[in-house]
Amino acid sequence: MKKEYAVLIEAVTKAAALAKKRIGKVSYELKGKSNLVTQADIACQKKIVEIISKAFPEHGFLAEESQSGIKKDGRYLWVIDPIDGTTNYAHTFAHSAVSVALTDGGRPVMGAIMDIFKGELFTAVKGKGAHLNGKKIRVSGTPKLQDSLLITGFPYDRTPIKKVHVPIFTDFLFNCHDVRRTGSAALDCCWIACGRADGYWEFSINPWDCCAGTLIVQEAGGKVTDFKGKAFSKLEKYGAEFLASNGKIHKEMLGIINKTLGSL
Ligand code: LIP
Repeated sequence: MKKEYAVLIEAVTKAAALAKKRIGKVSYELKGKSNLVTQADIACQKKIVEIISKAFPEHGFLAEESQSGIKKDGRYLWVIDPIDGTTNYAHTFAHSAVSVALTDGGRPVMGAIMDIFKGELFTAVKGKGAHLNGKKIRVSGTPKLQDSLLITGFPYDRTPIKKVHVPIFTDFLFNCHDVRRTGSAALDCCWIACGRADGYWEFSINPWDCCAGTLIVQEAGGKVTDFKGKAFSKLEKYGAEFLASNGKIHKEMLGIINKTLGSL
């Protein structure tokens, strides 16, 4: 899969360079009440699809910004978030990334995430480990929730926020060092993978937000499941319930989430 990997890296780095050039220069539109899209999202996605389809005309795509004329099925499917953390990007809050994964029969086999602002490139190939700018990375060794730094995010649909998300957030706050809300699910996964944080949970994200990130966490020795503790069986399942951790605090995190879910 050498050619696939080279194409993946070319697509992600070129799209990140394009997005970087446009920082602070793009306007946005609203896809939902608080869900933004910028011209840079569209341009980056076009660039990624162009590079990949030129190399692999028979491969399909699952991409955040719908695009007509692209093949949407097949054994090999590229899962693309042209800019993950679009709200951050639109406000020049420096934390957004390009995220691309290649899946084989619905399972990620390689993934790359590039931080548009910092230039950090996170990569993983199934069975070959995870890397940051070419250097091997590992999840943290934090053994207990009480000693952990956590990350979360909130979905664009704010309806369940008071009943579900805030109680879980509060419960975690009382049981760890602190909780961050960074605004990029893809980078949240990468930061778990390289040990900058220990656990990350979120409801209602999409496969393009977390597919490459899932492989990067797993290849760095971490664990990724839904809130029942189950691994994702198909691509469509990625993200509705998302928990990534260093593995050691996974069970404790499931306990906190399910305590609130069980009381609803
Ligand atoms: C966003 C995420 C963010 C999350 C949002 C959304 P987008 O992706 O990465 O962290 O909280 O629900 O999914 O829309 O910027 O690609």
